[in-house]
Amino acid sequence: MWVPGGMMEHVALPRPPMRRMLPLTLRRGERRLSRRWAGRVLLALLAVAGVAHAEDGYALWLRHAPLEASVATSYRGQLGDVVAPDATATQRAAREELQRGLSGMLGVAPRLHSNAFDGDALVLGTPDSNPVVAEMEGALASLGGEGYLLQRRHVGGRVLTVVAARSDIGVLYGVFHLLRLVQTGASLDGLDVRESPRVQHRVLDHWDNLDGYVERGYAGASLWDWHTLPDWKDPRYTDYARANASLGINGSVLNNVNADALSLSPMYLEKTAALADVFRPYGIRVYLSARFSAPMELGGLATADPLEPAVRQWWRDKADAIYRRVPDFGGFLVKANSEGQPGPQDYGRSHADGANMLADALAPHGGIVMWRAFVYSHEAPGDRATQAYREFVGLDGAFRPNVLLQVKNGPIDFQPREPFHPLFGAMPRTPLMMEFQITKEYLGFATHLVYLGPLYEEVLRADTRARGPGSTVARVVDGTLHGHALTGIAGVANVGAGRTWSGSHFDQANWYAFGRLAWNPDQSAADIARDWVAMTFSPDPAVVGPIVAMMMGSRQAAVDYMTPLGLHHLMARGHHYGPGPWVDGGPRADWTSIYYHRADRDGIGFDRTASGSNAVGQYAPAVAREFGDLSRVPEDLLLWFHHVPWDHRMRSGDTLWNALVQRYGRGVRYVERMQRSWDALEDRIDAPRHRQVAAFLRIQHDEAQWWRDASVAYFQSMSGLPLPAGEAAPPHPLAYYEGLRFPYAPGDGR
Ligand code: GCW
Repeated sequence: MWVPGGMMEHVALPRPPMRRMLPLTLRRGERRLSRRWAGRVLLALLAVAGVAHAEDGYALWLRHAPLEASVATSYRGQLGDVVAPDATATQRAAREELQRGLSGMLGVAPRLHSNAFDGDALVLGTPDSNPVVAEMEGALASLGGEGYLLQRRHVGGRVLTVVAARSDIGVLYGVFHLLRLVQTGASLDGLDVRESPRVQHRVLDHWDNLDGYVERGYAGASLWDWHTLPDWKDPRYTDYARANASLGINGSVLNNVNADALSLSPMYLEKTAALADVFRPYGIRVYLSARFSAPMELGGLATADPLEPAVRQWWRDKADAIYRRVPDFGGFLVKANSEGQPGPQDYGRSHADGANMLADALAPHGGIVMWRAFVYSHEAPGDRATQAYREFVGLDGAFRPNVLLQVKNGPIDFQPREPFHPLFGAMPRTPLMMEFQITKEYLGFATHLVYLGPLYEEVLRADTRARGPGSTVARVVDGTLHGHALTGIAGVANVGAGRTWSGSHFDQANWYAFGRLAWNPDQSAADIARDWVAMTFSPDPAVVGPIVAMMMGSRQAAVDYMTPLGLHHLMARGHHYGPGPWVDGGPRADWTSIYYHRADRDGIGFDRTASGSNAVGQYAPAVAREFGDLSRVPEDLLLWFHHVPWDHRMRSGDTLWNALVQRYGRGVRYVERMQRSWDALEDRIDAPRHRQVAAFLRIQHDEAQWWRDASVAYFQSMSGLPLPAGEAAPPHPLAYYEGLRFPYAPGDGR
């Protein structure tokens, strides 16, 4: 599905923003309204000017650029004055968002009333804070604590647009939804929206170190300035909270899972408490990654054995101390016995012993433990893809009720494409939490335009078949498949202190898509992209259409030019920047590429069928049969599950070797098409953002070509086969690609 650039040529250019803000022709009621609003025009113009000139990406999707004059006038007429309470911090946040958003988009600041107002109005509130909403209490009953209702109501001759919820935070979420409708040009006629989140804990995991370095972060240094906290609360922390709240993200794990025990020290807890204070009005709880050996490092104990009474007491005391400072602290995220991190197995105890000890310490305060299933060991023989399942599946039912097991989307490690993790559906008595990566460690860092919505969607819609057809990963995660009330979803954050937040304009879309899917895992990645483009760039269909088309195929393109047909883990060693299919040797086999592709003169791919590692056997029988059968396995996962000869016939009739080389080329060509599409948008996108995206697309193109050339050169050295017709030989010999070095590539673990 590609919208060629040529289709856009005949669409008129939008008028400059200042002209667009002035109403042209007004109907009667609108004229009256417009007089009422007019007094505030100047103020709003100034506010808007502040937003409009700074097209540096800082405003994210909350850009609220001026709408076409006629559209703005119509919305002003429909919304009227605003009646919104202002007694709590969250209520004030909702008012501020409305004021900021509507002034920006409609050209005038709305008139705000705390209560009682007679005309048509936009009414915000809970049953406690507004009498109109009090009368709707029945309709709110099933919304839950964070849900909301947006409704047009005719009450005693007045037309009311109501944002109603049972809690202030629900109202704030509703305000963001309403602003999104205005921003994307949706009609408010007959407005009737009911929303509540399908997943309880919607969390960003920051892999931020205390020294400001972000592991696998490509957006500059950490947002958290630990040195100036707690005294200086950078306004940026509030903007971060606003952005998250606009998506319904309600949790933030502040520090890296490769954790420093210092995060739990009194000094750092004060800093954490300061961030929690900033985030609280926006419904965001803070969490910390807990280093399992902290009782030794901070407490001077001789052990961190989870069954040792002194250790258990240390954690109880620590939890009490945290909750004294942060009464709504969310809990701990733990990476244990994985990649060198300490854990319960150091003492011969199980993951459940470790998780339960922390869960017991947090339980009196209502906190949770998010225990990661990303564990593997090169000492354990066998296929790394099978290890997490083997370690955890036997622990099903052994965890305390306030423990979530946090499972990466696939069994290896956030690769461009993986099958869904076999633990999903396999632990019915344990709530499993999804862990996606938003930062693009393996998908081109921040420079490649790769929209992750389709990746998330593919995983969430995958059918585990655990309880028959329809047992999707989404239903495991939202708790409906196995009846869990405790549910969660995490995304490894891609934000940093860089001005664009995410390292590029388009990487903001991945933060956005994660948040929207966390709220409702059944949403469509394409719909989400449409909203994001309209909010971030322009609601003009001539902008939305081509950009969404670019985005929607971009993830498949990255798969094609990096790791097509089920290949995986072929990146360069350490920093993971660029191709390294030749990576061999080093401390551990499962950190090499040859371990995964297994290419030789005869063929390529990892045999994970019953005749190989039998990873397929970890899936439900129906899925195992599909993945294990060469004639049924999706070709996109072919080499993940099968080792096949180079002349294996693909469903197209072509050989695997030819198909592999063609996939690489297809990926590069997709980037070229994105470049053309983007070039054609030059007149419709502000120059600063257009320039940067164009430059990044050039980088992406060069790197896609590099991935293709290096990979083709390497695999040809294995297959010894000629390239298919029309495919150019790599411009350099294999040794050239193998010799490239990138000592300061960003984001490497430290
Ligand atoms: O893929 C690996 C990353 C590490 C990361 C680890 C994990 C935080 O390369 O940088 O460590 O995954 O998820 O724990």
